[in-house]
Amino acid sequence: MHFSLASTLGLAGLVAQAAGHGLVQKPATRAPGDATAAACGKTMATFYKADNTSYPEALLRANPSGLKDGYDAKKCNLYLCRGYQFADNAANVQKYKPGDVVDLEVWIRIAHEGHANVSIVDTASNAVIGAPLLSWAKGYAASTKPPVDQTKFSVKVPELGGKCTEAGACVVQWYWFGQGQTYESCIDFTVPAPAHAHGRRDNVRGRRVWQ
Ligand SMILES: [Cu+2]
Repeated sequence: MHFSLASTLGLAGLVAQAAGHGLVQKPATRAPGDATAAACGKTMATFYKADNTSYPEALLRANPSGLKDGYDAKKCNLYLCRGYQFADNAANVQKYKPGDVVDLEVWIRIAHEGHANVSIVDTASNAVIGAPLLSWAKGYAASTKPPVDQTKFSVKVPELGGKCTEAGACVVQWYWFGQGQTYESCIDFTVPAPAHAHGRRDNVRGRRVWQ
């Protein structure tokens, strides 16, 4: 079988267009497995197993009539950790303490200039805890060889006030939004429970609360 130069280039163009653009390579991040397939459906899990650098906008574009075969929007938020579930990464839970410095390595496969941040996210509420650990307001990943501090950098684990003591409750999430495409990678971690809790009066309601 012979391909013309034009059709070979056309094919290469299609492949490049379909490929996703990036992920965190270190530390270990969530990846699609059985738990992800159970929450997000087989179509979604198969899509990301084929290209773990892909992104939800491409997944939805490839499935214009909606995700089926097991997709459950209550369990699977495509924009939190790409929808990947904790149980698939339970063997890779990092143990951090406040003040620890964590080194990350990001692979930018295809450039897409945008903004990015690294934040601790409460996975139950999809809310960022505290301030981002690092952020790039603009100019992130403008080339496939971006400034090294965009792909190899460190973040410091903050005080988390008793949060993130249980595996799965929190992630360190790398988030990149470039040219209409959303990329996320999630590191599961825990911090130790505070050694002792201090009770205080809640002045509004007069009951004892713990923090
Ligand atoms: Cu692109």
